[in-house]
Amino acid sequence: MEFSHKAIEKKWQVIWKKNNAFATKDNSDKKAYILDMFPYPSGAGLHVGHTKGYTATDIYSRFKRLNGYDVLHPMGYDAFGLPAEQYALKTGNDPRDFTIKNIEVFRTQLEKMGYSYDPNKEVITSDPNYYKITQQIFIKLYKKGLAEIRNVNVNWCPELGTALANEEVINKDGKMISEVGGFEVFKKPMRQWVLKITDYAERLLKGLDNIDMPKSIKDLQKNWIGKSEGAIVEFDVKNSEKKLNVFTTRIDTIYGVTYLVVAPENEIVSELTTEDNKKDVDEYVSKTLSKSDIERQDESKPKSGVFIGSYAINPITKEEIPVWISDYVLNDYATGVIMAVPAHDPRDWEFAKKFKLPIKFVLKADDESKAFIGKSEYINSKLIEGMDVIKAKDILIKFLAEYKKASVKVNYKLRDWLFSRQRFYGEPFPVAFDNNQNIVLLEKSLPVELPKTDYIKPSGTGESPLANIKDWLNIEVDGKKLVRETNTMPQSAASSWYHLAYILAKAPNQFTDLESPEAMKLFKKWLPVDLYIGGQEHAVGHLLYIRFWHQVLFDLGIVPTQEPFNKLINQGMVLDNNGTKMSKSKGNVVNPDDIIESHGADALRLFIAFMGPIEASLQWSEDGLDSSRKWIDRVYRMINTFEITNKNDGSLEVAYNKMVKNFGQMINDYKFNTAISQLMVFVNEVYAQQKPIYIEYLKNFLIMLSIITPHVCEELWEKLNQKGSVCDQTWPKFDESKLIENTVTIAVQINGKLRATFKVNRGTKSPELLKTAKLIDLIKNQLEDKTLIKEIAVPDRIVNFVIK
Ligand code: ANZ
Repeated sequence: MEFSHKAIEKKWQVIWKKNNAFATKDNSDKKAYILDMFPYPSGAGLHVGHTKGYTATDIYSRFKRLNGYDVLHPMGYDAFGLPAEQYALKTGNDPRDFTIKNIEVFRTQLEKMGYSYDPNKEVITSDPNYYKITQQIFIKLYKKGLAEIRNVNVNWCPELGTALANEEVINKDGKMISEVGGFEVFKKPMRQWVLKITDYAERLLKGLDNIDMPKSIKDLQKNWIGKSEGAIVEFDVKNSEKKLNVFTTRIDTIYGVTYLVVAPENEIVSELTTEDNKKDVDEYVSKTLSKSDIERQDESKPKSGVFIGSYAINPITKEEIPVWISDYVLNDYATGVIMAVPAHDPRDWEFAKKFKLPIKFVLKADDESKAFIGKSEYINSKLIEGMDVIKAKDILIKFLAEYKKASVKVNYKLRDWLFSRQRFYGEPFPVAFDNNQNIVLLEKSLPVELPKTDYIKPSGTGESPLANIKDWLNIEVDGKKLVRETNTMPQSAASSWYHLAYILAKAPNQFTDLESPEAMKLFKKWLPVDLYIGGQEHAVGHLLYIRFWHQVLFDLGIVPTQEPFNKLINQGMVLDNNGTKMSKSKGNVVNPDDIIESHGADALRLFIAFMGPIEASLQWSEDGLDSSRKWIDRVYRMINTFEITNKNDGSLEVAYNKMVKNFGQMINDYKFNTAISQLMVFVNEVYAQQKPIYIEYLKNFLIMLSIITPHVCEELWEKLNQKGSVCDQTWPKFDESKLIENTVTIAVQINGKLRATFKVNRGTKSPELLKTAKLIDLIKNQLEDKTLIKEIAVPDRIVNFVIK
């Protein structure tokens, strides 16, 4: 029996909306905040890949509601972004119109999936009410000394007219190109806002212990933070007042330092370069700028570099050593200067060999034809001979510290967060400058809105298109003439606090004041997020940024928890039916709209949840989708064709109780696929028995299934003449004592051969079993006229006769 999914799904979506069925409630002290990574509303609409995570959180939210939890399950849109900006630049149209249209498409698609979001909690990051708070938080960061303007080497993309974050740049044939559009990118120093996330490096590292997230993601975050414990050592420069500070994790090898290497773009290079070397140095520096950090550190590439003409003094041996530049030293890591120990560092070894620089072993090595990196005794190292590494490092730091030549230093690979973009379509900074370039905060006029304009054109100067809009640019505050900041914030700004925005939302894009007592009450109720599901691609960028902002807001007493979430799951990808990643360029993307049309949203939800574990990347399959739909039809047929009774004859008792127990447990453990198979087992049992179904079992079956396929369950609930919505019911309980079958099948053997079977109550004693077996006609006949040598009965298992 088939049913019209189109009619049913539409009908219930309208009813849910009318009844505000998924409003966030405040009835219980049990709460569940279940969060999805919100989408960028691109023109392409919802991708079937989105539905994997979104279906999982929806199942879980519905499950928690039925279990009496207050549930916050919101959805919003990460609406600022580069595609809208490029569209505006190309067409002259306002990116806001483009964004709003796309959001409407997404919203309709999400509704058609039957997701139980609370519409009142919808947020759009490009709404001025939303970015007013983004700006407020920026001001807080600024006042806390965590935001500042620096001249930094950025990844400059002339074609896009903007600087890009490292995550937005990819490496192609050793050259940097933009992820969007594939345009040329090179390093260029620019005046930029940076957020000092590095001040929180240790907290971000430690906090990982309190979050339940996949080990692989924790490791990615740990590596990204990259804690490294070492020392800063100061080298004097011969015939100069200048000093060179190096960061080293191996101060114990200092006797083996035979040269220093400075990152080519380091400011000190020009000061220490002698006239004779200037030309070669300048040439080398400009070549370095188009290389990505990854290429610069590629161990397989031959080393390159230039001597700059200066000499430094080894603070411990007092030897004069040459100063070089080379691109394998990165300028923005530690001090951007290293002490080279070619005998014990393979990179330095290669470099020294190539440029015929001296190599001095300070650890005993059997083979001196390559760098020795293992443990061994110190040699040629007066102060530390006979010591172990820890002692040696300690002694050297202490010794040099006396002369102010060394200090302990912990370094992190994590870079400060480059926080400005030369774009129109982002949050304006709540900042202006006076004639002397002093920063003035525009605290009283929040939000600082993006101007309405039909003139969005590149400025030509590398500044954002906002620099063209003069009547927006120039303002007067308290009689002072000011010029606004023309940079805007990066897309990652808004998503760094959206988990709080949903809590604060009273109606779409209407927020409770961030710092009000009401806000604190709400934060206390809902934080931290109990379940956060999203893609692995956000493992380092977004997840670190959101944790950083949250920790700062915690320090400011604005939120009550140290971390934003308790548990994170990365959903796997939905691959095409050949196992390839779906992408627009390959033309293999499945559009959920088409599936909703052909099979229904319930079938898609069931298929997506049933296809395999949430974390795994799995292949799309038409057959799988067809089977999901067929199974829903089977359920529909079951309820429409079987007799339904008010009397429980006990025949389904075990199957039912097992289903309730296992399904609940498995959903609670996010094992949606195996949970669903428990429902399938129950339906098979109903069909196998062909008996009337007990109404209470059927109702509870529908309540449980409704978290997966809500539309058809509402419809069937109504068909059973039940009141209210299936979503408003209570999760069924199971009876522990009814989990095991009460009857068992006993095998009867004669001389080791199976002759018959019979059913008895579990636990029936041996004499009773023997008696029953002997009453079976077939057995009775065979035992007649024979000598019975032995008879054995094992309760719940077997009866055995030996005859002659
Ligand atoms: C001397 C030395 C001897 C080093 C030796 C290593 C082995 P991590 O653990 O990654 O922090 N280094 C320091 N700053 C650098 C920069 N800006 N670019 C490239 N390399 C840099 O590594 C720290 C080590 O990496 C430091 O210790 C330094 O080399 C190098 F047998 O100093 B070592």
